[in-house]
This record gives sequence, C-alpha cells and structure tokens, in this order.
Amino acid sequence: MPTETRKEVYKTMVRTSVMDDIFYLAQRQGRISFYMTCSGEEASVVASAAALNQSDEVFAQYREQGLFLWRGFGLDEVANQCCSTTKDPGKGRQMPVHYGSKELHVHTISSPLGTQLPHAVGAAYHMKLKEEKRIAACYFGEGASSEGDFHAALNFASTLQCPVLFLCRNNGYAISTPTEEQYHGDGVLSRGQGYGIDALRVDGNDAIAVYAAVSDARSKCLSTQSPVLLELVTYRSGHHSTSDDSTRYRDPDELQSVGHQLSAIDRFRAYLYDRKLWTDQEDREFRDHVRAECLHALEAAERERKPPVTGMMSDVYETVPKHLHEQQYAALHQMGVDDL
Ligand SMILES: Cc1ncc(C[n+]2csc(CCOP(=O)(O)OP(=O)(O)O)c2C)c(N)n1
Ligand SMILES: [Mg+2]
Repeated sequence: MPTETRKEVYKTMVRTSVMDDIFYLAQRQGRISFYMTCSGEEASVVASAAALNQSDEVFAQYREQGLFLWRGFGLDEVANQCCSTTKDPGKGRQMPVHYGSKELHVHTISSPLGTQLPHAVGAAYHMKLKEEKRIAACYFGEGASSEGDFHAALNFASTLQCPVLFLCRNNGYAISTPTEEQYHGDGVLSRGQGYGIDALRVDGNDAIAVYAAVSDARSKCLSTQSPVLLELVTYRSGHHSTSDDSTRYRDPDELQSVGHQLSAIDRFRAYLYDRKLWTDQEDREFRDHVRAECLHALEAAERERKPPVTGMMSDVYETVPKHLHEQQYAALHQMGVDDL
C-alpha cells in the first residue's frame, strides 16, 4: 500500500468509526429510526475499497459504509438518507443505511440477504461480454453465504467465468448466530473452492494485508476473466444493529478479549505512529473535526423537509396496477390524507 494511501485509508477508517458513534447515538436519542455500525470491520471494508478501482461496480450488503465514504459519499448524503429527507434519492422509502450511488458505482443496499450476489455476477458477465476493463466487487457476510443466492451466484460466476470479486466479511456472527452454528466445514473459503473458484483467507483486521490481497485478486479477476473469493476474517465488535442487544448471546469477556485485542483501527494507528506517518495530536484533531462535520450534517438533515407521503408507492410501476392503487388510496385515507 503506497505511503499516502496508508494515511488516507486510516483516516477513512476513523471517519467511519466516528460517524458510526454519532449516528448510533442519534438513533438512541430517537433522531433516526435505525442504524448499523461497522465497528471492528473498518479495515476489511475501507482497505478493500481502496484497492478497487473507482469504476468497479460494487454490490454491498449493509455494513460497508466505509466504502461509500472512501468513494466520496458525503456525510450530508449519509444524514439525509438516515433522516429520510427530500434530499434522499430513495425519497425516504428505505430504512436508514440503505445507501446507493449511481455516480460512485455502488448499487443500492437491499434488506433481503444475498440478493446482491447474483446481481454482481450478472454485472460481471456483462463486463466480460463488453470487454470492459473493470470488475464487479461483491460484499457479503458469512451469514449471507448460507443463502441459496450465494450458491447460485458462485456457480454462475464459475461456469461463466465472470470477473467478479467476492468479498466475504466473516465477522463471527449473523445477528445472534455464531460461526460455529453457521458452517461445519472450513469457513466460507472452502465453499468457493467447492465451486472451482480461487479463494484466499485473509486477516481482515490488518489493513495492509487486506489491501494487498484485494489488489492481487482484482488483477487476477481482470487478467484471467474469472472470479476470486476472499474471506476477510474480522470481528463484529458492535451489536448487529440498533434493534439488537448482543449481551443476550455474547459473553462480554469475548468482546473485551477478542474485540479489543483485534481492533483494526488501533493496530493500524500503532503502525502509522511507529513509522512517524501520523501523530497523537493529528489523531485528536482529526477526530474532533469529523465529529463536528457529522453533527453539522445531522442537524442540517433534521431541518430538511420530509418527502410527501403520497409518493410512498411511486417509481415502481410506470402505470400503477389497479389493486395497488386501491391499497394506496385506502392506506392514505386511513392516515387522513384524502387529497390525492
Ligand atoms: C433473506 C433474509 N433472511 C434473513 C434476514 C434477517 N437478517 C438480517 S441481517 C442477518 C444476519 C446476516 O449476517 P451476516 O451475513 O454474517 O452479516 P453481518 O450482519 O454479520 O454483517 C439476518 C439473518 C434478511 N434480512 N434476509
Ligand atoms: Mg456476520
């Protein structure tokens, strides 16, 4: 990883973490309805994003906000989506953290697990047929790798030989399901091998290792026009989402020992300090700056108008089918909106 990139990757990891703290607390204060943090997984997400090309098409799960930030997604865009304002391109019809950006080549997050995997393979197949010099990158959790869509996607990617990079964030949990209950074989890696796909397991909390593995894998996808699977082994040190309380199923000692010992941010900061690339003072100032930026973005989004409720069901059908029109009319009538 080039020296300048190291600093930028670290800064985006910290930016992601500070943003997560603020938006998590905003949900606790009732200012937004829901939030998911990327705590502990910042290296897996940001260092991998840095090793991709900006024009690679990305299909993410929902915990990859660091990739959005790396590509230039603004904190105001995060805040407008989470606050469901008129400035949210999704017009407030999605849960918070379901970002998307056509300009940044990141497809919109969808709640049902695994749906992004066949989509990524389809996009990669298109790129192959068009002889484009870019790849599709597809992020997912180890839990999502138990979905049928995962298997369909890997088999298509393998038999059609598509330039798609599968990036599994194996963070130890799928909500309350630990990995011991997720698979009995050799992790997600062996699933890739079973489909005839080159696969590698990487320390997902080592930003430099993640960057190196993703750079190599990307080159391989492009040069051989074939899929590669990387299993980034990391640790979800936060709750699954704001709707979850992980103390119900996770021993707090595990969080203390594994979570803190493996902290990707602490490790990378120690590395940068050691090489005199970053100082304690810079770290404090940068965190304060990002904190202020986040609070400003959140407060500004809170002042924005909400999209009109009458648009709740638009933009799906060119002509709304009769039964949906009737449902929409009945729902809005119930809400006291009669002026349609
Ligand atoms: C098809 C489907 N089944 C179940 C769910 C509920 N659900 C949401 S997230 C999740 C766990 C996913 O775990 P993993 O893929 O490991 O990702 P992580 O949350 O650990 O990042 C589940 C079961 C869903 N959203 N979609
Ligand atoms: Mg998981």
